[in-house]
Parts: sequence; structure tokens; C-alpha cells
Amino acid sequence: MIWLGSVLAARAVPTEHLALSLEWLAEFFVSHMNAEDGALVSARLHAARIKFLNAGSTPAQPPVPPDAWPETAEFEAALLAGNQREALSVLTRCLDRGHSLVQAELHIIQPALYHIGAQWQANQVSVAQEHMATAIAQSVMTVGLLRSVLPAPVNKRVLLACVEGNNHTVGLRMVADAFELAGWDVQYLGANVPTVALVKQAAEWKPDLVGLSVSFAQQMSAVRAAITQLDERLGDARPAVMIGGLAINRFRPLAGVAGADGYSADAQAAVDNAGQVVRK
Ligand code: B12
Repeated sequence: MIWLGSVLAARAVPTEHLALSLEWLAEFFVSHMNAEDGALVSARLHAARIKFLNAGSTPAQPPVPPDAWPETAEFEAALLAGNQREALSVLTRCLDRGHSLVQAELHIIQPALYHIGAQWQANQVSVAQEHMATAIAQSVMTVGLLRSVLPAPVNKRVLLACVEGNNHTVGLRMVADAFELAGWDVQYLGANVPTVALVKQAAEWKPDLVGLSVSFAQQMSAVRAAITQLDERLGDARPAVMIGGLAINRFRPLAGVAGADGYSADAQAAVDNAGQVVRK
């Protein structure tokens, strides 16, 4: 590995390409090893990638999603300036033009936060700005939900949680909004939910679907623990489990390692796929 690194460095391969090669290695090992070992190797390569990028002189390029709407730049500028009023006005204009909240979240708020994350990683955006941006994004999403018309209930329940160790809640909140706006009853447990508490809540509320958000490969062990404990406690009555989040979007093979019933890449896909994932 060291030899490979020096050869590549000597040929002046861009930092971000080298970093990507660590992701490919992780994907390879995840698909060729047993689940737990693969997740372990993937987590170490992932940590190495972050260390490498942070140490490098060339910052990684921000992953700008191809489907970011033009309003994203304006929205992102408002977030970074701490201008909640302007951020809300961008969102409101989109909703007034007839776009659904979920589409606006996916095509404006998500790409804006991804771009802010890349700039944060490159030290171009401060921790304070990132925190402020996240807080404003969450506030305007709440306003957007409150002004959306809720459809008739479909009599399905979804329980949503970030697995133990995951503090990234905004994506899961988007998933919650998408289910709300599709008529589901939603319970959203937020960040870093202890597995024991999650299982207890599922046993008491009896959802049709449990959705778990995962940001880092090593959190797949929390997914596995949750599914094992749901199986032990509820047996055949265990709800279906759908997983999603940054970790899996970056390393798709992770979706298969913990025994979940399904995976979806984003909030809209989660709702679209739910019918197939939920047990009859
Ligand atoms: C805001 C933020 C934070 C905030 C989160 C606050 C909050 N309340 O959420 C705080 C400050 C807590 C934070 C902390 C950290 N963060 Co952070 N964070 C971000 C940032 C900038 C935005 C996250 C976000 O909201 N994204 C937008 C949402 C909408 O996208 P999403 O999460 O991918 O969600 C979509 C899909 O994934 C999917 N989905 C998500 N969940 C689920 C669940 C289900 C069931 C389904 C079906 C689908 C689904 O649908 C969502 C909507 O479409 C990202 C940048 C980025 N690229 O995301 C970094 C980022 C995720 N963070 C990162 C890091 C490194 C950290 C820290 C380790 C930093 C540190 N040194 O402390 C800690 C770890 C905390 C932890 N233990 O979880 C890295 C992760 C690197 C990686 N995994 O490769 C990123 C990518 C930044 C970067 N470029 O380096 N972070």
C-alpha cells in the first residue's frame, strides 16, 4: 500500500482520485468478505480516507449532486450568512410555484448541505457556520411541513431513528417528512437512539416499518444489533427494516451486510420503496 501510494504520488495523481481509490478498496472488501469483517475493513479504510484528505494540501472537490436546482446557491448563501428569513423565502417561493416540500428538500436543501459539508471539510466554512446552516435548514423544513397539506391517512406506521452513534438527523427528518406527506403515521426519534430504546419503542408502537439512518460504516453493527434484538423480541411480528444514509450511499455494498429488508437512497425513494419492503 505504501509502495502504491508513493508511485501514485510520484505521478501526481490528484488527491481526490487517490481518496476515491480507498472507497473502491472498501467496496471490494465489503463484497468479498463476510459481513462483519468487511464492515470492519471498510470502516478503517473510510477513516484512513478522511485522515488522508484532511492531511492533504489539495482539498477534496465538493460532491455537487447533479440534480441540484438553481435555487440551491441562493439557499446555501443564506444558510452560511445565517439569514433564516432569506432561506425561508427561497423555500417558500419553490412551494408557491407548486413544488412539493420533499422535492424542494431533495433538490435544494440536501445539495446545499452536502456542499457546505465539503467546504467545512476543506476549512472554508467554520464549525459555527455549519451548525448555523444545519439549524436554519431544520427550521425552514419545519415551516415547510406545517404549510403542506397532509393527505388522508394510509393507516401505515413508520418509526424512524438514527442508529446509535449517528448524530446526522437532517436526512432522516426529510425521510420523516416524505412519509408524513404520503399519509403515513410517523414517529421520528432523532439522533443517536440507543438500540434498547428503539426496540422497546417498536415493540410498544408496533410500526409496519422501521427506518434506520447510518452515516458511517462502523454504525452497521448498530443496525445488525437492532435487527437481532427486534427478531428476538418480536419474532414473526417484527416490523420490516429499511436502512439509508450517507454511509450506504457512499458504499452501496454495505446495504446488504446487516440483514435489513431494504435500502433507499433518499427520502422520496424511501416512500416509493416502502410498499415492497413492508411485510404483508
Ligand atoms: C450537518 C453535519 C453534521 C452535524 C449534524 C447535525 C444534525 N442535527 O444533523 C454535526 C455537527 C453533528 C456533525 C457531526 C459530525 N460529522 Co457531519 N456533516 C454534516 C453535513 C454538513 C450535513 C449532513 C446533512 O444534513 N446532509 C443532508 C442530508 C439531507 O443528507 P443525508 O444525510 O445523506 O440524507 C439523505 C440520504 O442519505 C437518505 N437517508 C438518510 N437517512 C436515511 C434513513 C433511511 C431509513 C432512508 C431510507 C434514507 C435515509 O435520505 C436523506 C434525504 O434524501 C455533512 C455533509 C454531507 N455530505 O452530508 C457532514 C458529514 C456527514 N459529517 C462528517 C463528519 C466526518 C462528521 C464528524 C465525524 C465530525 C467530527 N470530527 O466530529 C461528526 C460525527 C457525528 C456523529 N457521530 O454522527 C462527514 C462524513 C464523512 C463520511 N461519512 O465519509 C461529512 C460528509 C462532512 C465531510 N464532507 O467530511 N455533522
